[in-house]
Amino acid sequence: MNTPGAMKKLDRRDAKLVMAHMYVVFTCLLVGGLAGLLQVLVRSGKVTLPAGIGYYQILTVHGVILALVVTTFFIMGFMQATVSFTAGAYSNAQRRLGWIGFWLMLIGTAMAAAMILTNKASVLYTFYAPLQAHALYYLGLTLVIVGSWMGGAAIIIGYRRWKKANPGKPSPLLTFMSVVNSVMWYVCTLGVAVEVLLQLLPWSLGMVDGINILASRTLFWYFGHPLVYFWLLPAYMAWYVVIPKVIGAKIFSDSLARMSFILFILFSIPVGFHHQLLEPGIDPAWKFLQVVLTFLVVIPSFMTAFALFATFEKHGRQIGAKSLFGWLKKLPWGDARFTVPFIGMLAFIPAGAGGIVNASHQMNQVVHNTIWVTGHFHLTVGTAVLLTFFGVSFWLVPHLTGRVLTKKMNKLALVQGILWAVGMTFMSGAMHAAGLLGAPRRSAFSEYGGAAQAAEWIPYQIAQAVGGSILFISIIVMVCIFINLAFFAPKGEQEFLVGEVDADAEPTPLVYENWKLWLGITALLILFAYTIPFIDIIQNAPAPSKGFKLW
Ligand code: HAS
Repeated sequence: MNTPGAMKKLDRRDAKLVMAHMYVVFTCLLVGGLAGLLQVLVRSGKVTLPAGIGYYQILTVHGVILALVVTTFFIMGFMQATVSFTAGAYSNAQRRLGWIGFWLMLIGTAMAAAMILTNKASVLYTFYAPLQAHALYYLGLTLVIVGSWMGGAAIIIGYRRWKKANPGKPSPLLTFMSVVNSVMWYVCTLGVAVEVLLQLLPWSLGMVDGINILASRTLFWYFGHPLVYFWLLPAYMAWYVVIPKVIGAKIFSDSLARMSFILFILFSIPVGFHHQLLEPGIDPAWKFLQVVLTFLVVIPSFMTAFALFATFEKHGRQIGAKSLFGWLKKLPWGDARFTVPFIGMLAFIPAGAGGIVNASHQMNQVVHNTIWVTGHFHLTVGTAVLLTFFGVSFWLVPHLTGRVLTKKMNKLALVQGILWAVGMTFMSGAMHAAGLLGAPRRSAFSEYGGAAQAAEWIPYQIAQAVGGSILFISIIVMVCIFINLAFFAPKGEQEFLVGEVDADAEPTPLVYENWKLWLGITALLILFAYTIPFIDIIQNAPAPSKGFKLW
């Protein structure tokens, strides 16, 4: 309950729910980071894993824990915080859904982790067939997704309640953005649910002899590309709405932000083939169509870059910046809540350029399945997104625990961000370079084919190990900051940071909340991009597939 005049706070019960997510995030960050460190050391050829631990086992721990668990828990926690704060405290039903979702995700994580740690699920985070895992691994990941659906339902209920109470008004921007991300998540997770429930689980339980591999990969990537935008959009929420508040600026345009989010719903899903450009069995014409759609999904990111530059420049000039880039000097470089996410934004420029290379049909042949791709996603999710999440936690966690980020911790947070930038420059830079020389991804040093070729990659592998070690130090620093903010920082008041829209911005049209329209177009685009190729994949499945040819 907030008293008039006092700083507005997140409902205490909702804060507890969000904090529960944060404990999981930072515990898993440490485990996943350690697995990452072991991996770069093994790849350098200088270290052998003890006790018969396999390379693919730690690679699976690393990918599942960091790419699937840390992200999903942070995103569900952050989005629920923004909805409770901007659309009103959760009702008991919403809170119950939030908690059920949290526990389902946690039980699912524990099940999947147990299977990976006992080496019964060394199938990597993409769990491609014909690699087969224990059924409990698939069930565990299913629970993580079902749990996130519960959290998504709480978000949508909050949104609907706000709309009912405020007819004819655009919803609060952060709530709208959380709803968009949840809607996208519902639509895309249907693909992986079908893959797991109809293919992988029956196969893992021995109910069918084999499965249609191409269908399973296609269902996975129908989900897999929007998955990366499920990670990205919460970072964009912070870039559009939180960062202006941190630097004392206004949000450049509410409408532009909403439009870019809507474009992600439309274009993020019918593009999964750009992960399968080198796979036989899909007609090149359909691949070409999805490449074109991939170039369309780049547009909302360009819009975001434009809005950010506009925010920074306009604000800088308002407070006295003169020259072309004078506004850069006016940014609050000493504030980790700005600088750490800003490093993420900077990294997203080469990261996005790399994505465009990946998506370019012919160039994909050079980089596909090389460690270039690993370099790409360490810049995107591993830097742009993760550093933004860290930047958010520097104010969100103290807000939730009723503490403050001290000057000392702020300095440490800046050190953490800089360490990350240095470590990632080494690691991801070397990954991109080695990838261009043909170094494969997902391979331990001992598994490389020609020794001469491997020798050519060694300097890059050492650079990756150096970078990876620096990144691990940065993770330790981050976990220390979290522990401080959660338990030891001085008590005090930290504002929940939500920016206001610029008075010059055009009013927001209500069409952005015409869900029938956007979901209708989304369904049409998905049907257009997938129906015929999927029928082909099913009809032309090779033996031993039979019947419906999913098996
Ligand atoms: Fe990607 C593979 C294409 C974005 C993650 N991607 C992956 C994989 C992951 C991943 C995890 O087309 C590996 C999957 C696996 O395991 O196999 N990706 C793209 C494209 C984009 C893109 C076109 N990816 C992301 C994001 C990710 C992510 C975001 C995670 C969050 N990606 C691909 C393709 C593959 C792929 C192929 C398959 C490769 C293969 O062969 O296997 C685009 O969305 C990128 C658009 C981004 C931009 C940048 C905009 C810049 C901004 C920052 C502005 C900065 C400011 C500050 C304002 C156009 C918004 C500046 C201030 C100054 C002072 C300068």
